[in-house]
Amino acid sequence: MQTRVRLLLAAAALATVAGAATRSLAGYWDFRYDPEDRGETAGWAASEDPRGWTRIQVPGSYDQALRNNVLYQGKAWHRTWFDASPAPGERTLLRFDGVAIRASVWVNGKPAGAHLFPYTGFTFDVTGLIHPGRNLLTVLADNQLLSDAIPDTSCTGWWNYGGINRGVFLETVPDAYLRDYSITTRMAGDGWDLRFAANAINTGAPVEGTLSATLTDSRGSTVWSGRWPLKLPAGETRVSEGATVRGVAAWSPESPALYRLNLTLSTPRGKYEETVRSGFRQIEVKGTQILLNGRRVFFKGVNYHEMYPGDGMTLSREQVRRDLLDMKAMGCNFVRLAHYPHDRQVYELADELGLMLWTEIPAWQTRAETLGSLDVWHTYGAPQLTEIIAQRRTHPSVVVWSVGNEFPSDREPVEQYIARATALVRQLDPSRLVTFASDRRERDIAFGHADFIAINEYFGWYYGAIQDLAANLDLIHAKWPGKPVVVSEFGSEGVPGWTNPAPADRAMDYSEDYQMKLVGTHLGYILDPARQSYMAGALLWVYADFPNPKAFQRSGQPPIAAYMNLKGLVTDDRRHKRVWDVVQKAFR
Ligand code: ADA
Repeated sequence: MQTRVRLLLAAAALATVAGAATRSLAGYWDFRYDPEDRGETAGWAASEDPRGWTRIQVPGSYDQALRNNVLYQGKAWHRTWFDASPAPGERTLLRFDGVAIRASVWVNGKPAGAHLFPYTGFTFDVTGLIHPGRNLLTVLADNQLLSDAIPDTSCTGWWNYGGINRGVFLETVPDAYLRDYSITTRMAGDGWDLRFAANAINTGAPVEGTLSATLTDSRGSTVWSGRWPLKLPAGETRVSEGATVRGVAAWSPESPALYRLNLTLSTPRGKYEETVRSGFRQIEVKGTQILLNGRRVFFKGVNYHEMYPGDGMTLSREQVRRDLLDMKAMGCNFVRLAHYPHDRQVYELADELGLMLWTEIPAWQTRAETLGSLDVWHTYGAPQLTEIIAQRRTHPSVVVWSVGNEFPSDREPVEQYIARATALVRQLDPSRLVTFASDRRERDIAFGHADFIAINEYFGWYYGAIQDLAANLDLIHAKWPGKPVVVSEFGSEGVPGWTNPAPADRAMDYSEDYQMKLVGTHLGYILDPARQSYMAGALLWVYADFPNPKAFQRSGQPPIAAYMNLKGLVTDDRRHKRVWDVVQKAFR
């Protein structure tokens, strides 16, 4: 009887339901490691037995939250309970913003779905699995690196934080709703061409309806609106519309103007409404120059890992805001998100504060054998790139897609991966630039596929002398005279407080003085007016110190360097090192 009343009330409310009701499932969940891989056969997915479980904060990395198992690679179980009151004509969606590395999900002991990539989101329609009242949600995360996947077992550039690193949400939507938005803008005379698209998902019988769109500025005034009839067969329909709009301001780092596109899908059965925030912005390459909104731009920036001591990869919005404001204060207009798509809040804040972004698939030093495999491409390459782009392409801040970092791009199988990956990116999103970060410098054989050349160089740190960079930049320009060049990584370690009044030119010298000398000299070469015609960016490695598993295995280094990457311009807890001022002076 009670259930019946609830259903009737929910049905009565449906007429006024607009859009998704979203509920966060963040909180303390049950947790247990499963190093021997017993859970699946032992039925943990359906079990509510409290024995053997501890508590963990979600979102949060499991190795970070428990602090007793930081080298753990393997399976770990999470479970929680949520209340539901499903109503006819409504769908219940379970959305995860990121589970590392692979995830399997059960609702009330029944499989809801699985996902293979650590840093993109996924959504399961769990309408058929839930019941009124209390429901059990179980998530198995597995952060074991595999040899034939992206990332693969070579991926040791940052801590392998496993688990539910990002938010989990329950959404209630009508039976026809919208997903997967894209917005592209192009300058058109005194106005802008605006195109937007979305998937209309109709889970009920075929129906006719309307799609309406309203574009408003930051004061809420309507700039443009439109309305179109729609025929929705059962399943997914890609709808795409556009218009030329006038009197709007362009988005740029100096003036990050944002607009809201309100989309409403109405059918006789209900109404779904969503607001997507975006901006008018154009990025392109002309010869050896990168142009933003038709004017030459130079990427002044840092590489940024999503990490903070004690929080693993789960940063608060306030921390991200502080970090991005500190980068702006340093004179940055650009951030390379190393080496994976970050949480949605990073993109939202970059849109608001005015920072251009580079977003990368975590193909970090991936083996040539892995990248050369077509199985890997079809399972981990193409679908992961597709998710990355689908989930980030409404942000005006995103201007660069990267298909990887420091893989053997002087070898044919990798060159072929880069050819496939850049072609797919251009097909999915022709409105942005595509590249990869190469450590092969003049030996690279794949730069032809990139819109601009991006080199990671460590002259004066891992090899050569500080001064060797100058000749190397000239050599690269001589070999590829038609392309802009961005130095996508450079830097040296600096232990906070360590001094060396007379550092040499070629040393693994951990003093802040050496770090200042290397960074200052390299910035001088990159910004030299003699190279102005083709240099298009300088991206420091790295914004903040962070725990580094590679260093963890090295010996013969200062104790603090034994487990940290100390190339930060600020410490892990965000205190400025002396090099911060060197960068600010150059960028300003
Ligand atoms: C590489 C890599 C970075 C970081 C850096 C370093 O070039 O791309 O992730 O590991 O070197 O500090 O050695």
